[in-house]
Amino acid sequence: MGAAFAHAETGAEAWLRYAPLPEAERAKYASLPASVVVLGDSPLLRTAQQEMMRGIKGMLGRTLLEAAGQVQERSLVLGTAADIRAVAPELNAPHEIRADGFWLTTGKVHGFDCLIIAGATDRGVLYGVFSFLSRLARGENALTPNVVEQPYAPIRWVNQWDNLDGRIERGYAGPSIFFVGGGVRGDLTRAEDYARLLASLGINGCTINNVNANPRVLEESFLPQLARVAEAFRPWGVQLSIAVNLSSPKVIGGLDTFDPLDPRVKEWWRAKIDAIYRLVPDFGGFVVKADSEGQLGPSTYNRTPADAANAIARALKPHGGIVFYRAFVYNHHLDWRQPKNDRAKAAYDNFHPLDGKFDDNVIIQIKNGPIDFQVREPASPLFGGLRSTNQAIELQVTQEYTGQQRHLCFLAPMWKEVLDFDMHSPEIPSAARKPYSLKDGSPPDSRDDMDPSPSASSGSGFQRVKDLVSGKTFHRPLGGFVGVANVGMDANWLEHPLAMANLYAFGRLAWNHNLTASEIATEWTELTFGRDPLVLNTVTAMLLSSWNTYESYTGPLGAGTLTDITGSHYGPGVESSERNGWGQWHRADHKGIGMDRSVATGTGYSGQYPPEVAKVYESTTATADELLLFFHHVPYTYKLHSGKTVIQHIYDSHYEGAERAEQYVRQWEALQGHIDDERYAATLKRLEYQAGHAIVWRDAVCNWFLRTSGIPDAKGRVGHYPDRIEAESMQLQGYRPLGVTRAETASGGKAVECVTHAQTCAATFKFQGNAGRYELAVQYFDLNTGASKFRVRIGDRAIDEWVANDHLPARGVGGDSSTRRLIKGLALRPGDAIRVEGTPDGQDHAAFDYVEVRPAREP
Ligand code: GCW
Repeated sequence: MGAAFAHAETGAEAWLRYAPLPEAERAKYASLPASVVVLGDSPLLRTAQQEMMRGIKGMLGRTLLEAAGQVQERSLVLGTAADIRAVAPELNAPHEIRADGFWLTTGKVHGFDCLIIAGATDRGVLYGVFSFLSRLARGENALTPNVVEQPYAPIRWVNQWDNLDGRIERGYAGPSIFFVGGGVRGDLTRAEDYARLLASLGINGCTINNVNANPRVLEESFLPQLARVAEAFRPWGVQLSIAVNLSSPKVIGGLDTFDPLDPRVKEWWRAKIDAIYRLVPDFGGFVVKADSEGQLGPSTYNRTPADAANAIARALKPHGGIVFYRAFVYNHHLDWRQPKNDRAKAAYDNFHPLDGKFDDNVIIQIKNGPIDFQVREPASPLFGGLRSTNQAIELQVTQEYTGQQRHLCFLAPMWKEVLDFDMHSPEIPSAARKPYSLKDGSPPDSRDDMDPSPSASSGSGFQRVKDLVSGKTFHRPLGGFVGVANVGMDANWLEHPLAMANLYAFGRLAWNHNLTASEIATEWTELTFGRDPLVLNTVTAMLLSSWNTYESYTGPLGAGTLTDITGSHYGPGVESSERNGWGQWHRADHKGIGMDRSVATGTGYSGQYPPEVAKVYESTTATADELLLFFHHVPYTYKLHSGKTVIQHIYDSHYEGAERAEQYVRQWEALQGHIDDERYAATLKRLEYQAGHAIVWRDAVCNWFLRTSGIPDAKGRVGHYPDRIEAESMQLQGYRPLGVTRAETASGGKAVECVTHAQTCAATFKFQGNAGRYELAVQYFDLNTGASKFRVRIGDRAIDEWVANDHLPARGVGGDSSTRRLIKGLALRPGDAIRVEGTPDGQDHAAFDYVEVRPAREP
């Protein structure tokens, strides 16, 4: 086993590793043709040919002969369907393959047996090659394929929220691969590698800058820099696009207005767009965030989003460009004291009345849920509210509210629930209807076989989100998928070695939204780690349960992610969403919790859904447990369908979630030696961190609800930690107690910190248990304002030391910074003095919270 993984892997190759196939399997491909012939000539076709050679070389160790134009022996033949028809009319290349689609088949060309990869277009040929290589890598029969594939939706784009200074908004994997110091990078190798990854999934467009757009991207001097990125993308068929700031005509254009209906403003956009297309003839178009979170927009001039979108769309139209106008328009200064106010209503309220008013090359880009990428939300009602307007779904690959690539959270199961959601009848068997169960490791998965074909769906009374956004339901010319990816310069793109499963899943669903989450998880794991059954079973089980796990310790029953919503969006911060204008309220008080969004007594949000759906959400009893608190305010003693009270569910789910996070560590440890050491170790480190942080979440949320509701945990766990020795109760030298601002984020509300002039502080306690083997957990705070050092001694013996230098989004002592160090296999005797020493660095005061001493786990 070990030999296959002799070399370490960084993860840079992602799912395109082209690792050597097992010997036995290679033999099966002995009959594979020895040459690859490309019909026609274009950069894309050349890329397709090169990629084929690269894949075959990697997996089979064979160097194919390259040829162009003529088939003179048995060959792999690459070409458009039209070219294939010309050389081999008797093959009857299917006429129905549409843009970007492809056909893999075998047949005679000029009398030679060939394996043929035909695309509707050159780009389709490239996609066909990637598909062929993926089948080969996954052990599917690649010798005699007969497949036609086409994407369900014409638009499959990613957005990057990269700033021109190189930082990425909500990016967790290093700086931008596109920008540095205010301009485009000199070396765009990573951008090109990224385009290759995107192309391998059929993603055909990439918006490279933050939707909070710097007007400078449209400056004359910037355009040639953009053209360089387009060049890096072009061989992979990825169209360049940029996010634009609607105030640009005024800010950089020298006009005194940016009113979209002012003729000078229209003319400015026209000239600007013409200039872009002169440099980038295949430019994709613009993404617009306006009247949102401080970005200016048409409301400045009492104009509508349609006025603004159309003004730009008309200038793009002659060039074939499109405008994505984001539906993420809401007031972030909402008065929280008004019980009828509701941010969830904003997208529908703003855009539904404009249905039919947008030009055909405008697409309304709608986040999957009505709030903002929370760990669970219902499908946005706006998907059902646009019939005569193009729409696209915006999904977030970067894990802003779902663990920031420090926690494992595979999002395909969540996305599937939204895509399969039916705006006519939420009673259709779908994942969302399954009872919520934490015990069941496998998340619900909707199956293809229940799906009528997309074209049938328009006439059959179905209005599933996947068909609406693909434009199928209402026969829209455009529609599709946008993923906020935010990859960075980190070698493995997204920092957590398992996080790339989300980018993969996004691309696969954009291509074929009928794939199930488990099919996608299987493909990704096989391509990323190989086909060892132990690895495959373990990784897919972890991936498929991870969203439910994350949800269970961070966002109960649809209340939203209970995180620090005014800051990092990372650690626990139950109260932070209340009493401010951001509108992510859950209304938890001493009696109950949840937003009443009913029409009868609440904000009226449920009324934005079509009647069949509204009826379900209107009723407390009909609403599924997992969305209860999104739609209803209930007392803590309210009984769920599961039979538990809300409060006991909160306690139980947090304990179960933290336990599952710990199990992930054990599951992963069983893979040692079955995958390369580098990715093994990098993943283990993240999972261990997650297990510790899940406990921080568990304790913070449970203690907050215990304090607020006054209702104890029926199982007696919350507030009782028999193995824990609080730092503030130890004998302190130099260390002094510190009251933590969000009290629930530190055990007992307190920590200790080292702010004396002494170099090192210490905290000591005497072990009081029986002699035996133990493990020790030190809960400390890892701030990014310095790299403090810790050392642990038993008596005089130093048993562990480490530096607190992780890059957490944490400047203070609390839920973002709280981190666990596990010291295993310790022999302890009663009376042993256990001593934690901390050496501060910069503003990081070597603070810690407690030590837990637990009997060692049997291996
Ligand atoms: O989720 C929020 C993020 C913002 C982001 C915004 C948006 C780019 O916290 O950082 O801004 O959504 O989607 O526009």
